[in-house]
Amino acid sequence: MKRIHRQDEGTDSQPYPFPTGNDQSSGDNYLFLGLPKSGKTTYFAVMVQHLQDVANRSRHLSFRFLPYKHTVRDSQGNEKTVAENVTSEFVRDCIDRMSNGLWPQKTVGYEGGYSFVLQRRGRFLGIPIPEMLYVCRARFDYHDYPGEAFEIAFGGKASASEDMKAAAEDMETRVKNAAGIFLILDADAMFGGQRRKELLKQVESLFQLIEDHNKNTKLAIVFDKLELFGKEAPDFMKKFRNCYPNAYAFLPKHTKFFNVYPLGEVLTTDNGDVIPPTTLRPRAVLDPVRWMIGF
Ligand SMILES: Nc1nc2c(ncn2[C@@H]2O[C@H](COP(=O)(O)OP(=O)(O)O)[C@@H](O)[C@H]2O)c(=O)[nH]1
Ligand SMILES: [Mg+2]
Repeated sequence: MKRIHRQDEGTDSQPYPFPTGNDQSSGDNYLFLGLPKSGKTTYFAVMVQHLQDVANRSRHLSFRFLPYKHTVRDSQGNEKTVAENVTSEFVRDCIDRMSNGLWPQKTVGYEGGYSFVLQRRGRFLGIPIPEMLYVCRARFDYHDYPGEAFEIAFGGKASASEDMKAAAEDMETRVKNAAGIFLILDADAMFGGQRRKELLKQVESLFQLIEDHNKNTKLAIVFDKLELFGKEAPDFMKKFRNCYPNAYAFLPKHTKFFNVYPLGEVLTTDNGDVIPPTTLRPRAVLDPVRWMIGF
């Protein structure tokens, strides 16, 4: 990655004022959500790296990771604000691991979340108009919720620790308030795996929550791990309608299905382990974001 975080520099290509990581106030909020082990960390890291590169090359788009700002006390008891670039570090770590044939690290506890902002300058007859007049600002949040939080929020699990209940509640609040949701699904597990029943229950109750509280949200259903299906990917929208008719019936009206290839291919080692390739060749990873905010 060329540029990671240049919050204080103002240049032609990145001319807009940006909010900080904890600033909830401006722009629409978009949420990346995925069932446990769906490949969402892999997709998120690859997609973000790609998106940043596209934005850095464009005069009409700007991309910033949002630093996480919080207050700490020094040894004299004085308060000061520190900004941590957790998102850029997280993405870099994931990409570095994959370049070395390792998968991103598994989520162990509830993480505070990762975020970035994408801004698009409006155009009229192909000419960019001044940013003061029209700028689309979108904030994207990714929370690596542990599996248990999903079971509480969408699987009907009742007994849980306070931490997990808080994570589940956080997830529900975000689903209710998002302008758009990216739901990452593991195509292999959804249609072939042993966890089908459990996944069905979680997906159904997630869509029900959306229908009850946020039915005008845009929903991008993103199927990943597509290289497992060979050259011709099946029509997952049809498969989904056939295998999960009740969940399908709950889909919000602004829904679109996407197939993405975050790695392009995977390698199988001599002892049968599947690992990321040394050179990542992502395909179609930006399609869901392009549809969601239009650029
Ligand atoms: N074939 C294939 N497997 C993947 C891909 N991405 C992730 N995986 C597998 O799925 C596991 C979980 O991936 P991860 O991104 O950590 O999923 P998360 O738990 O949803 O964040 C990895 O350890 C890999 O075994 C992919 O693009 N293709
Ligand atoms: Mg993860």
